[in-house]
This record gives sequence, C-alpha cells and structure tokens, in this order.
Amino acid sequence: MTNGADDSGVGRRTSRRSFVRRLTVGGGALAAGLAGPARSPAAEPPAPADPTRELGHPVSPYGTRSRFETAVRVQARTPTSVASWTFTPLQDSCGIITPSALHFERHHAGVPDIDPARHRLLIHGLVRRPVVLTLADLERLPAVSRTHMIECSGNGLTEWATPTMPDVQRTHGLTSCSEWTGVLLATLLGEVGVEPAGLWVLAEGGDAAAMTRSLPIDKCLTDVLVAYGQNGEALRPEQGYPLRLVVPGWEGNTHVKWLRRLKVVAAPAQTREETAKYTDLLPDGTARQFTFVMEAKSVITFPSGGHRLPGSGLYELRGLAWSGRGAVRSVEVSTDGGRSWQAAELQAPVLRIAHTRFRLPWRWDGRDALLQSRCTDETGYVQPTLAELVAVRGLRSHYHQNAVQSWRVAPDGRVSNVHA
Ligand SMILES: Nc1nc2c(c(=O)[nH]1)N[C@H]1C(S)=C(S)[C@@H](COP(=O)(O)O)O[C@H]1N2
Ligand SMILES: [Mo]
Repeated sequence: MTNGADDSGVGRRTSRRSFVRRLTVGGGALAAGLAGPARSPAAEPPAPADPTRELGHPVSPYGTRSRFETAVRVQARTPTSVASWTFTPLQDSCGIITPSALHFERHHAGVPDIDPARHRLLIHGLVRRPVVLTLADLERLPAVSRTHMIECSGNGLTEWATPTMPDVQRTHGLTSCSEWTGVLLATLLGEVGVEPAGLWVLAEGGDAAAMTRSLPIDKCLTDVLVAYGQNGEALRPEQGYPLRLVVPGWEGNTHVKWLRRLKVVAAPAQTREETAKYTDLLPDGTARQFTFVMEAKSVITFPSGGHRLPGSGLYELRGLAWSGRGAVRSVEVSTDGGRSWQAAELQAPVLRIAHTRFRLPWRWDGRDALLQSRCTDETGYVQPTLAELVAVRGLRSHYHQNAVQSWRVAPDGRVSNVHA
C-alpha cells in the first residue's frame, strides 16, 4: 500500500469501508498501528477482563458522566471570572453536538440566578400591541427546534500575528453546537404588530451587564429564535436560562442571554457592544460596524496542538467545519502545508449553520507534516489563508479571525500550533 495521498486521490470521497480496508489489507495495519507489535496470525489475542461481580450503583434521578471522563471547559486568562469566557474542549468532542455542560461560555457580568416563574419578556417600542410575556405564555406558542452552532466573534483573536495558544480548545473553542427549541421571533413580532417605521430590534439581557444589541428587522423576521430549550431540556444558566436569543450564523454577542426586553426601534441604538466593542479596526484607521455574519471556518481537532502521535502509520484526521451563511459544501485537507489537497468525508447530516464533522484517513510516514483544513460553504465562499485575511484586514482588529489553521506534526509525533 502506498501513502494516503496517492492512495485515495484528490477530490474523491473516502468511504468508511475503504478506511477499514486500509486498516486490514497489507499485513495488519490495525495490529501494527493500534495494538502494538505484530503477532503471528494464529496467536489468540488476550481476552478482555471478566464482567465485574460487584453490583453497580443504583438508578439515579439525573445522570452524570463516567468518573473516568475528564474533558472540561478551560477559562481564559482574564482578571475576573465573572467577565470572562471558557472554551469548549473541541479536541475531545465527537459528532456535531456539544454537550450542554461543555458549551463555551462568555459572560460580561457573571451568570444570574433567575427564577423562571418571575421572569418576564417585554416587547414594546414601534409595535401596535406591546406585551409582557411569561415563560408559560411563550411555551404555549408554536415552537421549533433547530440545530445551530454559536461562535463568539472573538474566537481565535489571539492567533492573528503569532501562533499563541497551545491547543485547539484555546484557538477555536469559542464555538459550540446545540439543538435549540423555542418560538420564532417572527411569531412574536406577528403577535405584537410591527409599525412600518420599525426597522431594528434592540434586545436586552437580564444580567448585571444588561447587555444590549440591535438587530435588523429582516433577520428578526427570518430565523431568529427566542429559545428556552437546549439539547432536549431547559437552557443551562450559563447559556441564558430561562430565555435567550439564537441568531443563526451571526456573531455570538448578538445571541442575547437572560433575554428580558425586545424594543422595536427605527435605527440601531449604538450600544457599547456595537461601538466600543464588536467593531473591526481596518488598516486605513476606519472601523467596520455590524459585521454580523460568521464566515466559513474549519479546524482539524485530531490530531491538534498538544497531541503526540505514538508512531507512524494510519490515523483518521478529524475536524469540524461550519458557516454562518448556510451549509458546508466541502472540506479539503492538506498534510503538506497547502501544496496538495484531498476532499474529506462529511458526516451526515450536514446541517445549515451547524458544526459539520469531517474525516480523512491519513498514513503518517513519520516525517514532518503540516496539517490544514479548508472549508467551502454553500455560497461558494472559501475559507481564507491567514496571509489572505491579513492582506485585507491588517493586524489591528480582534474579531472575525476565520483563517486556515496549521498544525505541525514533528518527527517525534508532537503536534503544535504554527503559522504557515
Ligand atoms: N445578557 C448577555 N448576553 C450575552 C452575553 C452577556 O454577557 N450577557 N455574552 C454574549 C457573547 S459575547 C457571546 S459570544 C454569547 C455566548 O453565549 P454562551 O455563553 O451561551 O456560549 O452570548 C452573548 N450574549
Ligand atoms: Mo462573544
């Protein structure tokens, strides 16, 4: 068998069956690569341990994971833990859903402790019939469930000038993907009746930051959700319990948590979060404002920074791709720093504005390798290289860093974050 690049060919999808064939054909790659030194074909492998004779723990009203599972959110280095953020451990995730307990967090003033029975949502401003809604009122309205990722536009802000963070959790972990359930904002706006002059909606959170963002009415009438459910149960407090906006594909900051007020207005309110923060300083000294959409992005999560490959042989490269503009159309992977590319397999279902899992078998020859992934979304937009992005944006902005990520695999198997 030749190496992975020659074997599967550029542009061809690689099926699971062909990967299994690679694992087994040609002298026991599985035994050699994964199970230590090769044995003679006749030898019986050692049997697994007997079933335990100890009784297990009793049934429990609310589950927790195994005590052997250790993946955790890690906190950014910030002066306080209330105005801070934590990163999702993408290197340990499988599939496309982020467990609620590992969803990244971004709080401007900590997590408020809100009694849902006392929580209210006020909808007012340029509307015919202003209302104050309880949770029970909202739960009576027609609901939808949608699987969407939320990405903070600050994801990767440390990576503009130098490869700074050691692992994919800290370079890319400000994105998570959940199934959200709630009422379409369009339904609520239909109930209150928007006046013709109402062109924006100001959303306000019930936390101590009273965080506010203005959203154009067209988006609010399209796919914005007032969500109370996350992955089959109520929102987690960290995600905005009991109510948050989900603004599919737009920067995380617009997904106002602990939502208490929606005011229909004629023009954007120019709040702190849309003037002093969440704008992008350009090379000519002007700043872009209201850069809502999270453009297509992808990253290899295995192997990634901090991993150490035990030896040459066959691996499955795995990663996540997403786009704020819709579905991921394709992901290409390079193992030679972008000189050649191969199409990765996309795991079904491929959902709009959601994490999309990609995979590609790779035979590592034990030499220096430079792993990259590049995503194309359904609009035809191609994820840029860092050089391409910096040529347009310069090095003075923080948000919306969606460049191709490079991981170097050194001959000793150590994987590190590099710019290439
Ligand atoms: N009320 C309120 N809403 C908020 C925030 C906040 O601090 N207060 N943080 C925003 C930011 S910057 C982001 S990226 C997302 C993060 O959502 P998450 O914590 O559920 O991941 O929430 C947004 N909504
Ligand atoms: Mo954010």
